Amino acid sequence: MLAWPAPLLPTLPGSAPVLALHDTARGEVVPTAPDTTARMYVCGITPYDATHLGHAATYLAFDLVNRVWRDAGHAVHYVQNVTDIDDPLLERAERDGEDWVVLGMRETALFREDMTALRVLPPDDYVGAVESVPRIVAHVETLLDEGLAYLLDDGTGDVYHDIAQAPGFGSESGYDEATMLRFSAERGGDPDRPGKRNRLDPMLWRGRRPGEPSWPGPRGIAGRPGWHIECATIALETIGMGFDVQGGGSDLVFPHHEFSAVHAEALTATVTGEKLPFARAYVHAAMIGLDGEKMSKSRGNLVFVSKLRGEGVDPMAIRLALLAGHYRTDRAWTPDLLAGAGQRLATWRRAVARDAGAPAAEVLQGVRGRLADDLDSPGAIALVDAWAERTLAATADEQEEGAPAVVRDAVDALLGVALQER
Ligand code: 5CA
Ligand code: ZN
Repeated sequence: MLAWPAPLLPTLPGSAPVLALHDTARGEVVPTAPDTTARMYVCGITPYDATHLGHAATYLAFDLVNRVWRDAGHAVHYVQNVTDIDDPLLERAERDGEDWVVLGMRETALFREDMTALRVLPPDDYVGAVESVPRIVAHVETLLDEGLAYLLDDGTGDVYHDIAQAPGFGSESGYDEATMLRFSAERGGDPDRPGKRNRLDPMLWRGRRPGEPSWPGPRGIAGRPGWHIECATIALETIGMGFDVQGGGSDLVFPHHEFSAVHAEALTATVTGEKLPFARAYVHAAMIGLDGEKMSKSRGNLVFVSKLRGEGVDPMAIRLALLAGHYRTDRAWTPDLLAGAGQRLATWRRAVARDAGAPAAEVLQGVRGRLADDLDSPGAIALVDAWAERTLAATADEQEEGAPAVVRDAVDALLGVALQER
């Protein structure tokens, strides 16, 4: 699929520290150790509605990962999927009497516009589930051949992964069975379905149902793919096993990231005999809420990026408002947050418009240090605030010629906030 245009990325003087991130599997902040090319997979949208501020916050968190790695001299192979076939997409299309393909394409196009406006670096591979179906089918076929997957005995054509045979199962989320059962029921699983070997077994292939789109499938069974095998397949096809960061919102910790990892690890073990982990770190962004509830399409308590843009809100203010909280802290969206970000943006713009300002080297290294420490964007923002205050208040003898330009580039490259007047 087409991604979106990349913003220009200024090169900064000096050198950057190693990025450390919180890994859900290990439950602690760990240094990343990418090769020359860092590899990252971030779960993309299910395009049945417009991008809300929760989605935006999650993609901004991983955009910081991308930017910090690049500043440290790595190339980054960034992959994102589009879940362009799934139950909620079909349900919304049915409700609105619309073609599901048209709905998915329209919302994906809007997402691209939102990401462009927010200056999110685009993925190198932007891959839809639908275009991946033949490769997904081959993977399901392999798991069936190996006896690791089974066909349900009820004539539906549904295929499940037998997780009793998956040694790594549970190591990503670390949840106990009761928690897994609860999240499975809430997030697209079917723990109460009769005939499964284990209540938690995830669906790999859903046999064709009347009125639903379908593709030729494993063992000649027409249908459509399960959710987790889509992301496992897309990651395997693009960046392979053992990549640096698997990312998404915290609502993907279980079942989605657990089962993507289990599917991919089972496939790799059967093909190469190697017991490689899917990802080196599983990184999760906290939830953005509105009026005390998680912002979600199913709840309908949404603030859309495109709506704010349409009202004339500067996308850089949206970006700053979301980055003003730490990515691992659940937080609420409020009008005050946006107003505060707008004021901050205006102050920063006034400061970088000067020819001279408070010394830049310290703030540059400070921002690098804060972001490298598990993406402490509030800490980084506070340093720029302090610099702007000193620049705007300072007496002439404290001023360093050219400092504002360095800070402008640092804020652009590292925080992704463009400060030149538009
Ligand atoms: N297509 C799947 C992933 S393969 C999916 O979860 N799509 S989504 O459209 O529901 O969400 C897209 C991304 O936004 C996911 O990473 C999800 O975890 C994240 N997300 C959803 N709601 C919120 C929220 N309220 N706050 C923060 N992130 C959120
Ligand atoms: Zn995913």
